[in-house]
Amino acid sequence: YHDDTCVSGRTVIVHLFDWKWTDIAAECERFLGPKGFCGVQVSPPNEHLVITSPHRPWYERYQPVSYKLESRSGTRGQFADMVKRCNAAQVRIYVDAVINHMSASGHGVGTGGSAYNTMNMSYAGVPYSALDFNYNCEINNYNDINQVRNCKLVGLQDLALSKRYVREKIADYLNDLISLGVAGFRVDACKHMWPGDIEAIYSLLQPLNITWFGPGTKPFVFNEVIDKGGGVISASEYTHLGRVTEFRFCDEVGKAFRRQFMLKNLRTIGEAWAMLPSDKALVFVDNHDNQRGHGGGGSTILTFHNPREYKMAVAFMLAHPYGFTRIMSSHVWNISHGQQDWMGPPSYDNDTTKTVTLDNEGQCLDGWVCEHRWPAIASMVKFRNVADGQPLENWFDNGFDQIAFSRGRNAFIAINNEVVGDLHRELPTGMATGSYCDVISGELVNGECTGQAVHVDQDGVALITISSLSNPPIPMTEEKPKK
Ligand code: LM2
Ligand code: CA
Repeated sequence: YHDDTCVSGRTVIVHLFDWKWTDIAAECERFLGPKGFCGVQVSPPNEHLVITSPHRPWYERYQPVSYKLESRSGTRGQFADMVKRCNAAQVRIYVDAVINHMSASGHGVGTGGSAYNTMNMSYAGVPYSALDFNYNCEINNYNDINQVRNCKLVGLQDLALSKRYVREKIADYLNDLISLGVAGFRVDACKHMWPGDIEAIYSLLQPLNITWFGPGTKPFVFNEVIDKGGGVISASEYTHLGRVTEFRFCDEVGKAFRRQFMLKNLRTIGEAWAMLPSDKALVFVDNHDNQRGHGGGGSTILTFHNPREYKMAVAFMLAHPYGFTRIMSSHVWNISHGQQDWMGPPSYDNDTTKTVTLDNEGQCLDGWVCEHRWPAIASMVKFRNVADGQPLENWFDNGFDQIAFSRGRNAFIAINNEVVGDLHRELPTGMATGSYCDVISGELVNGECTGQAVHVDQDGVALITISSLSNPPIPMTEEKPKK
């Protein structure tokens, strides 16, 4: 479950939070494929609750009603078509799998028309009955391991994953997705499931579809475990089951770019900071939960609301060798942090999700933020691809908030996060002699840089200039011979 299943040379995935399947298919073809993305994390594709109070919150998708592929993002047919088109565009699909629980209170029908009734714990579309759930207790003490794993998380009916029938129903769901061509899973709420139960479910999985993957290929799995140290359940209990989310990374990178500690310290971020081993960690600057104060959120998390710091933080993450990286692509909510944290995706009057539209510059409109299309972020995806496997070298810092480093001889980045204080220095870049384009301030067009050009001399040294006022973009350089 550790092999990322990316098409070779691709290293970054993007979470297209709440996007419709038809839009994701188009995005694979027109942007993600050409720009070198490995894949997309998609929102839960299974049937879910329809919540009307508050009105259609994003989180209704974390309340499953069945494993039919009928959701707010579209139909089974649309999902299957997306997976095919994305695979054809060299872009993989990773499904957000909600398998710890079903919905919370009430009764009615889900987005696929299946009946559910939480009074007698029946979910006709699976089917599950009261026999398939754990004891009717609530999690209120996170120091009690049994409670965290066997009781209800915020009132959500907790599945009895020790039961063979339940394991098989979940495996059937995941195998259905595998047969359609998905490449792996982001598994929700793993802290609330026993590692042994998860292992038993994964052991029932088929290899990936041979139309797109080699025979016997296992799905790539990243298990979501919120562990910032000090709790009774640790992320390392899950590393034999695939990669595991590293939430300490969000906090530390957020603090650094908010100037709560100096950037120069970031050089060693990773294992040396008690984080997971690099080849076991899934890292990100923010996710759909912590960007709005849910699931491990807090005032240190950087989001699109702080675009300057956010771009630097994402660029740093993509340039630094630690972990497997995921980029967030959000939808806006109206008011500042902490309020309207429940807002669903941009929607038409009939509550269907809006189609993603683009302006002349290729930036998104209508409440879709599309951080992954911001030039500073998109170009760093290519940087990570060319830097893959190369060591961090040629480190520079000014003792404070200016840093620079290379990835072997393939790529070089400089970041200036000083409040006042331009970076203007000759720095070793590790790069071969020649002229290069800074891919943050521009790109290579017809043999010329539309942004800053950087000249590397015969000793590998270049004069690097970044004003502390630059916003956007954050100038920096990457391998890209000007010719
Ligand atoms: C996750 N990871 O472990 C997801 O990333 C996260 O988004 C999910 O919570 C959570 N686990 C369960 O899958 C979200 C959201 C919650 C929301 C739940 C269920 O962060 O706020 O809870 O989905 O939709 C909501 C209400 C909560 C209520 C609950 C049940 O906010 O107050 O609890 O529904 O009605 C009584
Ligand atoms: Ca559980």
